[in-house]
Amino acid sequence: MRIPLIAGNWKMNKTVTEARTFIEAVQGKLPASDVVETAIAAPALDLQTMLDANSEDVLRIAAEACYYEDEGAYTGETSPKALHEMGIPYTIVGHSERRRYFNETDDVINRKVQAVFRNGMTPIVCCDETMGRRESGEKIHWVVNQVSAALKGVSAEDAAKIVVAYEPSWAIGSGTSASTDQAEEGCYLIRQTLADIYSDELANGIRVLYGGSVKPDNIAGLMAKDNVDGVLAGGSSLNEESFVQLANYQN
Ligand code: G2H
Repeated sequence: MRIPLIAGNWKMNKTVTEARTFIEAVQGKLPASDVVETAIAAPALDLQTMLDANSEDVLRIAAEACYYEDEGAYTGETSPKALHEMGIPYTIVGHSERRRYFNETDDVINRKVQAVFRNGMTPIVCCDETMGRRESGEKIHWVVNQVSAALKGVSAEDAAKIVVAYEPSWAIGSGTSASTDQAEEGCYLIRQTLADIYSDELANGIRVLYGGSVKPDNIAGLMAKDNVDGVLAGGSSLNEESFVQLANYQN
Protein backbone atom coordinates (compact mmCIF):
# COMPACT_ATOMS: atom_id res chain seq x y z
CA MET A 1 0.00 0.00 0.00
CA ARG A 2 1.29 3.45 -0.90
CA ILE A 3 0.90 5.90 1.99
CA PRO A 4 -0.05 9.31 0.53
CA LEU A 5 2.61 12.01 0.84
CA ILE A 6 1.48 15.62 1.12
CA ALA A 7 4.60 17.73 0.76
CA GLY A 8 5.12 21.49 0.76
CA ASN A 9 7.92 23.26 -1.10
CA TRP A 10 8.54 26.66 0.40
CA LYS A 11 11.10 27.66 -2.25
CA MET A 12 13.02 30.84 -1.22
CA ASN A 13 10.42 31.94 1.32
CA LYS A 14 10.29 32.28 5.12
CA THR A 15 12.88 33.56 7.53
CA VAL A 16 13.94 31.41 10.49
CA THR A 17 11.43 33.23 12.70
CA GLU A 18 8.61 32.71 10.21
CA ALA A 19 9.55 29.05 9.81
CA ARG A 20 9.42 28.49 13.58
CA THR A 21 6.00 30.15 13.83
CA PHE A 22 4.65 27.90 11.08
CA ILE A 23 5.97 24.67 12.59
CA GLU A 24 4.62 25.55 16.04
CA ALA A 25 1.22 26.38 14.54
CA VAL A 26 0.74 23.05 12.75
CA GLN A 27 1.66 20.81 15.71
CA GLY A 28 -1.29 18.58 16.63
CA LYS A 29 -3.15 19.39 13.39
CA LEU A 30 -1.59 16.91 11.00
CA PRO A 31 -2.67 13.30 10.32
CA ALA A 32 -0.75 10.33 11.71
CA SER A 33 2.20 9.55 9.44
CA ASP A 34 1.10 5.95 8.84
CA VAL A 35 -2.17 7.29 7.36
CA VAL A 36 -0.99 10.38 5.46
CA GLU A 37 2.66 11.37 5.54
CA THR A 38 3.35 15.11 5.55
CA ALA A 39 6.55 16.99 4.75
CA ILE A 40 7.77 20.53 4.23
CA ALA A 41 10.84 21.20 2.11
CA ALA A 42 12.38 24.46 3.27
CA PRO A 43 15.45 26.64 2.74
CA ALA A 44 18.55 25.11 4.35
CA LEU A 45 18.85 28.07 6.73
CA ASP A 46 15.47 27.23 8.30
CA LEU A 47 15.91 23.50 8.77
CA GLN A 48 17.48 23.24 12.23
CA THR A 49 14.95 25.61 13.76
CA MET A 50 12.14 23.64 12.14
CA LEU A 51 13.47 20.36 13.50
CA ASP A 52 13.70 21.89 16.97
CA ALA A 53 10.15 23.27 16.82
CA ASN A 54 8.65 20.06 15.43
CA SER A 55 7.85 18.67 18.89
CA GLU A 56 5.14 16.24 17.78
CA ASP A 57 7.54 14.80 15.17
CA VAL A 58 4.79 13.87 12.70
CA LEU A 59 5.82 16.33 9.98
CA ARG A 60 8.95 15.43 7.99
CA ILE A 61 11.35 18.34 7.58
CA ALA A 62 12.93 18.16 4.13
CA ALA A 63 15.52 20.02 2.05
CA GLU A 64 14.83 21.67 -1.31
CA ALA A 65 18.16 20.87 -2.92
CA CYS A 66 21.72 19.79 -2.18
CA TYR A 67 25.02 19.27 -3.98
CA TYR A 68 26.30 15.97 -5.35
CA GLU A 69 29.57 15.96 -3.43
CA ASP A 70 29.55 15.27 0.30
CA GLU A 71 32.10 17.97 1.18
CA GLY A 72 34.89 20.07 -0.31
CA ALA A 73 35.67 23.36 -2.03
CA TYR A 74 32.18 24.11 -3.38
CA THR A 75 31.43 27.60 -2.05
CA GLY A 76 27.81 28.20 -1.22
CA GLU A 77 26.57 24.65 -1.73
CA THR A 78 24.61 22.48 0.71
CA SER A 79 26.17 19.16 1.71
CA PRO A 80 23.97 16.04 1.60
CA LYS A 81 26.15 14.57 4.36
CA ALA A 82 25.39 17.55 6.60
CA LEU A 83 21.66 17.32 5.83
CA HIS A 84 21.62 13.66 6.81
CA GLU A 85 23.48 14.37 10.04
CA MET A 86 20.83 16.94 10.94
CA GLY A 87 18.14 14.27 10.60
CA ILE A 88 16.68 15.34 7.25
CA PRO A 89 14.94 12.36 5.55
CA TYR A 90 14.00 13.83 2.14
CA THR A 91 15.58 16.20 -0.38
CA ILE A 92 13.90 17.51 -3.51
CA VAL A 93 16.12 16.96 -6.55
CA GLY A 94 15.68 18.43 -10.01
CA HIS A 95 12.86 20.90 -9.41
CA SER A 96 12.12 22.75 -12.64
CA GLU A 97 13.27 26.01 -11.05
CA ARG A 98 16.67 24.38 -10.38
CA ARG A 99 16.78 23.15 -13.97
CA ARG A 100 15.79 26.56 -15.37
CA TYR A 101 17.56 29.11 -13.16
CA PHE A 102 20.57 27.10 -11.98
CA ASN A 103 21.23 25.10 -15.15
CA GLU A 104 20.80 21.70 -13.54
CA THR A 105 21.09 19.11 -16.28
CA ASP A 106 19.90 15.52 -16.26
CA ASP A 107 23.47 14.44 -15.52
CA VAL A 108 23.75 16.76 -12.50
CA ILE A 109 20.36 15.56 -11.27
CA ASN A 110 21.46 11.94 -11.60
CA ARG A 111 24.59 12.66 -9.54
CA LYS A 112 22.48 14.38 -6.91
CA VAL A 113 20.06 11.44 -6.72
CA GLN A 114 23.03 9.15 -6.10
CA ALA A 115 24.47 11.52 -3.47
CA VAL A 116 21.15 11.66 -1.62
CA PHE A 117 20.92 7.86 -1.50
CA ARG A 118 24.61 7.54 -0.58
CA ASN A 119 23.90 9.72 2.44
CA GLY A 120 20.91 7.74 3.66
CA MET A 121 18.18 10.13 2.50
CA THR A 122 15.39 9.78 -0.04
CA PRO A 123 15.17 12.03 -3.12
CA ILE A 124 11.91 13.55 -4.27
CA VAL A 125 12.78 13.72 -7.96
CA CYS A 126 10.86 16.27 -10.00
CA CYS A 127 10.07 15.91 -13.71
CA ASP A 128 8.68 18.82 -15.66
CA GLU A 129 6.92 19.21 -18.95
CA THR A 130 6.21 22.42 -20.86
CA MET A 131 2.94 23.28 -22.58
CA GLY A 132 4.83 23.39 -25.89
CA ARG A 133 5.96 19.83 -25.41
CA ARG A 134 2.50 18.76 -24.32
CA GLU A 135 0.89 20.29 -27.40
CA SER A 136 3.46 18.84 -29.76
CA GLY A 137 2.98 15.38 -28.28
CA GLU A 138 6.58 15.25 -27.04
CA LYS A 139 5.57 14.91 -23.42
CA ILE A 140 5.85 11.16 -23.29
CA HIS A 141 9.49 11.14 -24.29
CA TRP A 142 10.24 14.08 -22.06
CA VAL A 143 8.95 12.60 -18.81
CA VAL A 144 10.32 9.17 -19.67
CA ASN A 145 13.73 10.65 -20.47
CA GLN A 146 13.89 12.67 -17.27
CA VAL A 147 12.99 9.72 -15.05
CA SER A 148 15.39 7.40 -16.88
CA ALA A 149 18.24 9.92 -16.70
CA ALA A 150 17.68 10.65 -13.00
CA LEU A 151 17.82 6.95 -12.15
CA LYS A 152 20.79 5.95 -14.28
CA GLY A 153 22.95 3.55 -12.26
CA VAL A 154 20.59 3.55 -9.27
CA SER A 155 20.05 0.07 -7.81
CA ALA A 156 16.58 -1.42 -7.48
CA GLU A 157 17.04 -1.42 -3.72
CA ASP A 158 17.51 2.36 -3.69
CA ALA A 159 15.00 3.06 -6.45
CA ALA A 160 12.30 1.30 -4.42
CA LYS A 161 12.47 4.17 -1.90
CA ILE A 162 12.32 7.06 -4.35
CA VAL A 163 9.50 9.60 -4.62
CA VAL A 164 8.84 11.15 -8.04
CA ALA A 165 6.89 14.35 -8.64
CA TYR A 166 5.24 15.19 -11.93
CA GLU A 167 5.26 18.97 -12.21
CA PRO A 168 4.14 20.40 -15.55
CA SER A 169 5.88 23.77 -15.94
CA TRP A 170 2.73 25.42 -17.26
CA ALA A 171 0.91 24.67 -14.01
CA ILE A 172 3.66 25.79 -11.61
CA GLY A 173 2.82 28.97 -9.77
CA SER A 174 0.24 29.82 -12.44
CA GLY A 175 -2.79 29.43 -10.19
CA THR A 176 -4.15 26.87 -12.65
CA SER A 177 -3.52 23.24 -11.83
CA ALA A 178 -3.39 20.52 -14.46
CA SER A 179 -6.75 18.82 -14.76
CA THR A 180 -7.15 15.67 -12.70
CA ASP A 181 -6.93 13.61 -15.91
CA GLN A 182 -3.73 15.37 -17.02
CA ALA A 183 -2.19 14.79 -13.57
CA GLU A 184 -3.19 11.12 -13.70
CA GLU A 185 -1.75 10.75 -17.19
CA GLY A 186 1.63 12.22 -16.15
CA CYS A 187 1.83 10.14 -12.96
CA TYR A 188 0.80 7.00 -14.85
CA LEU A 189 3.55 7.60 -17.44
CA ILE A 190 6.12 7.96 -14.70
CA ARG A 191 4.99 4.72 -13.06
CA GLN A 192 5.16 2.89 -16.40
CA THR A 193 8.68 4.21 -16.93
CA LEU A 194 9.70 2.91 -13.51
CA ALA A 195 8.14 -0.45 -14.38
CA ASP A 196 10.10 -0.57 -17.65
CA ILE A 197 13.39 0.26 -15.94
CA TYR A 198 12.89 -1.98 -12.89
CA SER A 199 9.71 -4.05 -12.50
CA ASP A 200 5.94 -3.75 -12.09
CA GLU A 201 6.28 -4.70 -8.46
CA LEU A 202 8.80 -1.96 -7.74
CA ALA A 203 6.82 0.65 -9.71
CA ASN A 204 3.62 -0.21 -7.85
CA GLY A 205 5.29 0.55 -4.53
CA ILE A 206 6.65 3.98 -5.52
CA ARG A 207 4.85 7.18 -4.65
CA VAL A 208 4.30 9.52 -7.57
CA LEU A 209 3.19 13.04 -6.65
CA TYR A 210 1.56 15.77 -8.70
CA GLY A 211 2.77 19.37 -8.32
CA GLY A 212 1.63 22.65 -9.85
CA SER A 213 -0.91 25.03 -8.27
CA VAL A 214 -2.28 22.46 -5.82
CA LYS A 215 -4.69 24.10 -3.39
CA PRO A 216 -7.09 23.00 -0.66
CA ASP A 217 -9.98 23.23 -3.12
CA ASN A 218 -8.46 21.02 -5.83
CA ILE A 219 -6.45 18.46 -3.85
CA ALA A 220 -9.27 15.97 -3.25
CA GLY A 221 -9.95 15.54 -6.98
CA LEU A 222 -6.26 15.02 -7.70
CA MET A 223 -5.83 12.53 -4.85
CA ALA A 224 -8.84 10.54 -6.08
CA LYS A 225 -6.84 9.48 -9.15
CA ASP A 226 -5.30 5.99 -9.11
CA ASN A 227 -1.73 7.01 -9.88
CA VAL A 228 -1.56 10.24 -7.88
CA ASP A 229 -0.11 9.30 -4.49
CA GLY A 230 0.39 12.76 -3.12
CA VAL A 231 1.19 16.35 -3.97
CA LEU A 232 4.06 18.80 -3.94
CA ALA A 233 2.49 22.16 -3.12
CA GLY A 234 4.35 25.46 -3.36
CA GLY A 235 2.32 28.61 -2.76
CA SER A 236 -0.44 26.90 -0.79
CA SER A 237 2.05 25.33 1.64
CA LEU A 238 3.22 28.73 2.90
CA ASN A 239 0.15 29.39 5.00
CA GLU A 240 -0.38 27.22 8.11
CA GLU A 241 -4.14 26.90 7.70
CA SER A 242 -3.88 26.06 4.03
CA PHE A 243 -1.19 23.39 4.62
CA VAL A 244 -3.25 21.81 7.40
CA GLN A 245 -6.20 21.67 4.99
CA LEU A 246 -4.06 20.02 2.32
CA ALA A 247 -2.81 17.46 4.84
CA ASN A 248 -6.36 16.68 5.95
CA TYR A 249 -7.78 16.42 2.43
CA GLN A 250 -9.54 13.18 3.36
CA ASN A 251 -11.72 14.89 5.99
C1 G2H B 1 5.53 23.65 -8.26
C2 G2H B 1 4.87 23.81 -6.97
C3 G2H B 1 5.73 23.26 -5.87
P1 G2H B 1 3.13 25.82 -6.86
O1 G2H B 1 6.78 24.33 -8.29
O2 G2H B 1 6.76 22.43 -6.23
O3 G2H B 1 4.61 25.18 -6.73
O4 G2H B 1 2.20 24.94 -6.05
O5 G2H B 1 3.23 27.20 -6.28
O6 G2H B 1 2.74 25.80 -8.29
